Amino acid sequence: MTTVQSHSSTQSNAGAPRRLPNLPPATLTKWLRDMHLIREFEVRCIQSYQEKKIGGFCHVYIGQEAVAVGCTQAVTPADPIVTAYRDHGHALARGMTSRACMAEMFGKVGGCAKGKGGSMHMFDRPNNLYGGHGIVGAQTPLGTGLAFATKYEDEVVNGGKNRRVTLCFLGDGAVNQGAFYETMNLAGLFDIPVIFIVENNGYSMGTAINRGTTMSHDLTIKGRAHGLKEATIDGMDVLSVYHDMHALAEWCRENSRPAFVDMKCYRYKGHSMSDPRKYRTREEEERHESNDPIGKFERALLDHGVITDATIKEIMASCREEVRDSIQFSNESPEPPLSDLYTDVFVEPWGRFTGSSQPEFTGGASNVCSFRATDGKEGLV
Ligand SMILES: Cc1ncc(C[n+]2csc(CCOP(=O)(O)OP(=O)(O)O)c2C)c(N)n1
Ligand SMILES: [Mg+2]
Repeated sequence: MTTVQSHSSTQSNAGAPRRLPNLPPATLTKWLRDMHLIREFEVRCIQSYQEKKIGGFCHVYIGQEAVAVGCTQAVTPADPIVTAYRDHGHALARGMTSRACMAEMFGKVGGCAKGKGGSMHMFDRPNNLYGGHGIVGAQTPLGTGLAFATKYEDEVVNGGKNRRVTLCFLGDGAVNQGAFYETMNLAGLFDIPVIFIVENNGYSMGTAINRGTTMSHDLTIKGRAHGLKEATIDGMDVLSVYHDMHALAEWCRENSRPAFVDMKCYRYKGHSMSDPRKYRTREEEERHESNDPIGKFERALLDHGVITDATIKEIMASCREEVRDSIQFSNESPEPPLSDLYTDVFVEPWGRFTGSSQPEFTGGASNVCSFRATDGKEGLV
């Protein structure tokens, strides 16, 4: 399998202007705004968590913005996306509103999952984002299932014209989950157009990758073992991410084949809000922070005259305002009512249960109580 090379102009020629993709300036400026929006959103999430407005777990995406923005821009909005729990960045990059995302963080009804999912379960059906999953690696069979569904639907219904590709994001820690290997095997065997994007930020909670993962110097070897096309991409550079992911996605689309990406990146903050980061040094953090994806992209756009310093100021001010508004919206949005506790739990596409062998955990046939399904139909609980 050939490795898709990193964008050559990103690797060398220090000091020379970076080559930009042949896209309208407004598009590139929007990418910059998307990255700023994610960072501002995450900074305000940290603050809101400290103010106890956000509860439970909270994993911020600061430092990895180029991955979500570059990858989502490299495919079409119809291509499905599924990810793990560090998911706010993917949701915003995919087009979820700041209000829906922040209200979900706050556990309020204005959230994308009516406040019942929280930080780890951003879900946005209209934008083809299928979560937000808290079990490490659990999204990998789901991503492959989504890709299989698009392939099946396309080949059976659309005569093979749609050719969607699914992006399945996972962390470097998830690479060691058994389900992932079964999934890669099946994807390779069935020619499933799914791209596993390993957001390799070097740590699985507090465990450095080389302490918990074999062949950590080159994770693509694991994809190669299952016949997946492989790529190693600089995830701290949105131009590289876009360039390489676009080429890879088009290849997967064209050939209906899976791929594996070792997306090298770094998370600036701890694993979650309760992580004091004692397992790494401040020097290491500063080294990565000096390679900041937002600053680097700003410099490239300034060098090419796409933006000015004034544009950056405007972008930052508008992101601050958008996130401030989302917090106000979330403060004012009501909590889900107790009467909604059992709604949206099970979907009953076949209507009310009429059989005789109702599973015991639902209370047994003699103890049937009904709940309101999302479509307003009666169901069982
Ligand atoms: C099956 C399973 N085992 C353990 C956990 C606890 N856990 C939550 S996050 C995490 C580390 C995952 O790290 P990585 O995949 O590298 O993602 P990152 O946090 O770096 O984005 C672990 C072990 C879990 N959620 N699910
Ligand atoms: Mg990790």
